[in-house]
Amino acid sequence: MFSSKEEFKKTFTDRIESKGTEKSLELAHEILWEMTNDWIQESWKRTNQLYEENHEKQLYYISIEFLIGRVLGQNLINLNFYNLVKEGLDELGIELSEIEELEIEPGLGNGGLGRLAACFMDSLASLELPGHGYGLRYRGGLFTQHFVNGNQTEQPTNWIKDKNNVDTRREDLAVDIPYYGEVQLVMGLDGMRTKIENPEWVKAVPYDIPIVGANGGTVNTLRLWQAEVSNRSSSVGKEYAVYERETAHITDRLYPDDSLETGKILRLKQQYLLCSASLQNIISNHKSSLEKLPESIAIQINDTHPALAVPELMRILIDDFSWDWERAWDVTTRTISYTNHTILEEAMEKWDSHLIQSLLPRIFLIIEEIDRRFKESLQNQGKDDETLRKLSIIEDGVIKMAVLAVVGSYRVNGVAKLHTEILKKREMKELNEQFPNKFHNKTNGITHRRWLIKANQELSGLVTEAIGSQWMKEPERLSELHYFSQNQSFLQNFQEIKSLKKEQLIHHLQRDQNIIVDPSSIFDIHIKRFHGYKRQLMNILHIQMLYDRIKRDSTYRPYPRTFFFGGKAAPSYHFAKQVIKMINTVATKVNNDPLARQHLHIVFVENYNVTQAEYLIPAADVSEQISTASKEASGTGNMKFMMNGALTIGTFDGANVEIFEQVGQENAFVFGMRAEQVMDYEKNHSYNPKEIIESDVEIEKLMEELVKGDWTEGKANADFIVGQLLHEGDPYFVLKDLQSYAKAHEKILDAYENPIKWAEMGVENIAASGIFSSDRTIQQYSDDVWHLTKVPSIY
Ligand code: GFP
Repeated sequence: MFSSKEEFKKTFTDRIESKGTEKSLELAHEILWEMTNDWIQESWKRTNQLYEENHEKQLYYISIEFLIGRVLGQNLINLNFYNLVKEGLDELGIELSEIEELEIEPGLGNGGLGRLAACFMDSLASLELPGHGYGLRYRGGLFTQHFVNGNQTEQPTNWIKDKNNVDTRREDLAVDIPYYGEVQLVMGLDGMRTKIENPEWVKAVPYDIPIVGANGGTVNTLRLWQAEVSNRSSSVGKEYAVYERETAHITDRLYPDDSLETGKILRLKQQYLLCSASLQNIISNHKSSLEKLPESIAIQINDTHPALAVPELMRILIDDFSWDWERAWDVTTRTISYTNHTILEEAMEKWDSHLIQSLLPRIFLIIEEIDRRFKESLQNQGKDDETLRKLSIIEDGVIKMAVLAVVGSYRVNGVAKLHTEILKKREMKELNEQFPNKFHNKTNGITHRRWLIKANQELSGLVTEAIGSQWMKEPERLSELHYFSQNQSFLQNFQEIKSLKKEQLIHHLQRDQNIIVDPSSIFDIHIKRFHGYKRQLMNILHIQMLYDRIKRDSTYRPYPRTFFFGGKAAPSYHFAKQVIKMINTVATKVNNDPLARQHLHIVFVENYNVTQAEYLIPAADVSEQISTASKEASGTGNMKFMMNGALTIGTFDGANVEIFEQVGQENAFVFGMRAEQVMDYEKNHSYNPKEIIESDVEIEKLMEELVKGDWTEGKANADFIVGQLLHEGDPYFVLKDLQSYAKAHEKILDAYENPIKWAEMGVENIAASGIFSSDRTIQQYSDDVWHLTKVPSIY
């Protein structure tokens, strides 16, 4: 882009001058964006040319979420220009961080699922592998969260601007998607073919985002589809204005409320648009060698949302290319693979057959035929009725998307060892027995380029000073830091950086939410999507216990702690919203109590997103990873905290298990039930929270206070929380694990008394974190599933 700081400054100021408008931060942002983009465009073109010339196998990763976060700063980091630009701008009196603050991050994801997809995109490009993403361009993204009287409110996130957008419209690649209509058999030149009569057409227009890999050599593509009215729908069977409105709705929001049928239809429309547009686009590039599809491309479906890719690929091969069923099935099931991210019943997508039948009639027929043939083969193998039922794709008028995804894929993976074992031995036992070599594990990862090199440039610099810069390319080399965990000056520097990152977070919160935090307190951070199993409720109940103890016991004056919460609740998820309300209520009470406030402070960070995470994670002392064992498939926040030297308080769940394995339990605070215990209780229905309450005075008191409404605002909130814990049987074992959690917190306080030892443990965590880089995960997917070949960039 520019060979020196002076050259950068000159180009930058020339461009500013040439605009002839008033100088402002916005203008500086615009110019920097354009300059970076010019460079990326060249690299992007070159990468695509290389892919075409080399005919290398391409991977397409289809996902309903891509939580990419802000782009400008990360691109500068990956291009290796960040420091040069920062210094150059400094000399011109402009703060790069202030320019970065102007960028609204696109809220195209909800949690771990979407962030994982974004980390994978970064790793693919950085490893110079030909891998691209397909997603949806939600106009309002995931909602922006505010609190009003402690309750969550939701507004659309308006991330799309008039100019300098992160993506580029590709009108030339638009495709039409048919909904509804009737399936007709028509005579074609090559025999009978299927055609949809009178469908409602919607145009899917792609917008491309360049994904810049490390050193800027490889630039892959993230292609997002937007729904628009189609020219082919001149005579829709409804008022045109209604059609226009309904069409715009399709890519309006991520996860529309699906409690009503209209919401279900909307979600299905989204899923089909994503699958059909992506597959039409992929196939148009590989038309000439469809027989070789499994050798020339791999398609990964991220969770079941894109599972319609299976029948859609079948439809294209059969209807558009006149293939017979067997040939189409053979190619489809050697091209598609599937990642499962959860065993929660509620998250295993199921659609009523009649919905798919009416919205996607041809797709429904194909799913029916896949199911019929599969059942037939199972019957021929002599399977009993119970196994047949479990393995059926369509059961009692419901289509089970996870079964469809497994049957239609050549490989299926879980996202951490424990999760994969649970899948194989319990949740998908019969499927695993039916397809013995299909299931495998790929433990998740995070890109160290965003979560360490970008988010914590100071720590990244310290690491490089100690062990050289090779770890950036080979993150497992972070293990060399192990030797520095005994080096006093290194530990001191680490502590100073932690304090600095705390100050930066404090400054950010002061500016955003007008909150003042004590920098010398322990920063204990619980950030993730709100869900029962993630147990934000257990955290807040524990804080209430601490408060009670401080008030009751004049000798109990613990070291000051700030408990941070951050996360959004799905708009229709009542439980999660009640917990949010409760945390805000408890926060008001604790924070306004002059005695308690000296020891406890609760901060609920509004509108948690990637940008907030980049402030929070580097500043953390303690990482809360406290899900009910067996429920969190992996977790990736746990890895980000560890890489920034925070210590984990966590259960034996998901990737926590592997984190403890790597760093040693002596460098973490492990507590709570094991997955087998939880699953045994569930199986035998033998957990009774009343027994806990009756046998534990402290918990009994807590419950009494809850019943009285001491900790909640309004009876409804109190009744709801008590109802969950008592009458609903405490489904996430909050009371069961509460005392063990409290003890682990006591151990944290003990350990924090020795700051050098604490720093040592932090450094051991960083040293053990390299294996959790998504570069490792992607390399494993590539070796075992996709079989991609590196395409070295010219640079
Ligand atoms: C889901 C699972 C997590 C897992 C991610 C990525 O994330 O355990 O780490 O997918 O595989 F629950 P959330 O969307 O729930 O954060």
